[in-house]
Amino acid sequence: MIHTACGLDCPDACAMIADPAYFPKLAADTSNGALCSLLNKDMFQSPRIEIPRIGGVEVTMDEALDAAADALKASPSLLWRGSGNFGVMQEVTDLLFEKIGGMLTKGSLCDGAGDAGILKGRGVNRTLPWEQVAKADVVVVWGHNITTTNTHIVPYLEGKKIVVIDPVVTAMAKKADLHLQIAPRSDFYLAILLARLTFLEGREAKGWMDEYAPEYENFYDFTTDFRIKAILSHLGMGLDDMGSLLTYLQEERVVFLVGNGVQKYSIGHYAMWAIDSLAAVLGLWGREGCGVGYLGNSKLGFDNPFQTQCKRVSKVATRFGDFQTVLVQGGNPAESMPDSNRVEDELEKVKNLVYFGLYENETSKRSSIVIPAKSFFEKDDVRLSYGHHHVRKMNKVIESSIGISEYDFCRAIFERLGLEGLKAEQYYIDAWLGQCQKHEDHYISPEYQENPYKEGFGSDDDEKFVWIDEFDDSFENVKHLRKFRKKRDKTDQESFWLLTPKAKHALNTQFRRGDSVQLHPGLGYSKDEKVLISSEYGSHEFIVHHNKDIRTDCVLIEANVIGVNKLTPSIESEEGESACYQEVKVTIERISQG
Ligand SMILES: Nc1nc2c(c(=O)[nH]1)N[C@H]1C(S)=C(S)[C@@H](COP(=O)(O)OP(=O)(O)OC[C@H]3O[C@@H](n4cnc5c(=O)[nH]c(N)nc54)[C@H](O)[C@@H]3O)O[C@H]1N2
Ligand SMILES: Nc1nc2c(c(=O)[nH]1)N[C@H]1C(S)=C(S)[C@@H](COP(=O)(O)OP(=O)(O)OC[C@H]3O[C@@H](n4cnc5c(=O)[nH]c(N)nc54)[C@H](O)[C@@H]3O)O[C@H]1N2
Ligand code: SF4
Ligand SMILES: [Mo]
Repeated sequence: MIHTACGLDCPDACAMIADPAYFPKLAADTSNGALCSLLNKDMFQSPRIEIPRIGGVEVTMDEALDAAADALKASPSLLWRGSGNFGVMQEVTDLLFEKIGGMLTKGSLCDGAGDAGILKGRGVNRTLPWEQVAKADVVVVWGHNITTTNTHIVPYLEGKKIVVIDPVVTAMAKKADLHLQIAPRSDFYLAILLARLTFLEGREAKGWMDEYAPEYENFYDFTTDFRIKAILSHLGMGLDDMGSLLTYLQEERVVFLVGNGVQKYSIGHYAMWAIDSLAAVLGLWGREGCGVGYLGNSKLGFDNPFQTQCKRVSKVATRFGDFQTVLVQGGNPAESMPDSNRVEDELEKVKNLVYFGLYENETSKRSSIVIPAKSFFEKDDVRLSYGHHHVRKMNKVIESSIGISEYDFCRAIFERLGLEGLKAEQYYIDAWLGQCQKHEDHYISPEYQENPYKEGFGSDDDEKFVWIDEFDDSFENVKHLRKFRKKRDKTDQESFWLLTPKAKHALNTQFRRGDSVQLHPGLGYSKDEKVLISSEYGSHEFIVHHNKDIRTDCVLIEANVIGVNKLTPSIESEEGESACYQEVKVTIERISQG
């Protein structure tokens, strides 16, 4: 029996056991529920790239590595790494790019804006342990679709009062005690309003704030800059809705589980910072059964052996065309990055586009050199999590003739280019594990605190909470939508917010792909009819699926749907250099049949 962990980009980071004789039969290695069908089914149903290619012609691995080494002699070169596998050894290729003077990316397609908001208030992004969620009386699930994206946390919510804040009636919203189906991009206003009303009712956690967040009077003044009536009408809610929500927030132990949904906008950091500030007014920090969970920083507290001094370019709006050689590792930028039309044009300009991954996708098809990778069952690695503090050694379960590991790829290129300084694979694995606290069958991250922020904020826990005190946006006049609004005003078309959350049977663009747009049946489009969805960035055809759980001012296209990112903007969030997939309005047009 071999112990390992799931390497898919998922906060659960499940531990599992495999018997090589029965592979791919797998068993969960914790008492925390079963492994999901993404791993058990969808992953193994996805055909792998088995044979390397140069210019579309199948070659041996040695020939492909020779070609990749040659390509990496050209300057400038860029490593664009996605998050197809969450093992830490993915980053060993940074050492190669440092040696050849290549560049890396900075910023995030994922959680960067929310992370930036957390750093503003708390100074450091610590993960809320699941044990604290288990002790809560009330759990507020805020822009986080946990029954799809974080399934192993769901059992911890058993028996608790649940509040959901989401523009969609999610599966969790259907079970919740209260669901606020708020307008997209309005979480900042909701959090500010709730904080203000808490002050007005005299329910603020004064004792805690005096000690850990003393500037709260300035924050109270800040909340009064926003008009209650205007906010309520923007949220599409009444004071009674706020009243019901506040009764839950005023219970003894309250946890917020915040997801990516609140921050896929230029102002994403403000939304997260405002939510953290609301938690501070309620005194939810450092107390048993309280806190704010978000996608944590899995590497916090580690000395990273793959740290380099490489120059970096934007991951969200990468100008691939500026590079002679681009190595795409573990990602599918042609589909996962925003503004696919721009990305495709840019990828077209790259002389040597090298794809290093498991599956055929829109990026592999465009690449002149294709190198199959090994899956996480076929190599050794270490798995950290952005959802909890367990660290797992990922042990190779099976030998495979397909592909090459990231470490072996690096070593092969080092050799071919006569480079020195790459240490043994085990050295790096030990460097990560050696920094963890060792328990009987697992490791715990050095960052682990049972009750984060109990002693204070900042990286040394000796600072005060910093209240949000600025906001330079307004819902009447969203900066990035002005151009669109002008154009739409001319054509008089109705416009909708784009929601683009994760799909159940795909991990971003891996595994099952989709072709549908989900619309409220009240909008009048027929099931299965083809529509053209357009934004100022592009258009694409989708098949209509009815979903009465969506607001009528939104369309929903999941992240695994082909063409969704033709619609999204390659702008960066104001803080965090993060993608803003939902900072966009779209129109719907019928496609006439015949
Ligand atoms: N519209 C829309 N777009 C989104 C999102 C959204 O919600 N909506 N979400 C964004 C988010 S949160 C994220 S994290 C990004 C993810 O975007 P990407 O990081 O580009 O991830 P994927 O599209 O899943 O592509 C992962 C690829 O990694 C390869 N791979 C898997 N395992 C390995 C391995 O062990 N080694 C190597 N070398 N390759 C491997 C596979 O071939 C797979 O095709 O997408 C973003 N894009
Ligand atoms: N099955 C599956 N699991 C996954 C992934 C996957 O692709 N498939 N991807 C993994 C990755 S890379 C990540 S980053 C995580 C992300 O996991 P989540 O944080 O759950 O992210 P999303 O699915 O993008 O969206 C979460 C919710 O936000 C809501 N939402 C949208 N806009 C708003 C808004 O303006 N305000 C509020 N309050 N809510 C809003 C959406 O309706 C949705 O219910 O999931 C991981 N887990
Ligand atoms: S829940 Fe997440 S970590 Fe667990 S098996 Fe599924 S994809 Fe892997
Ligand atoms: Mo992500």
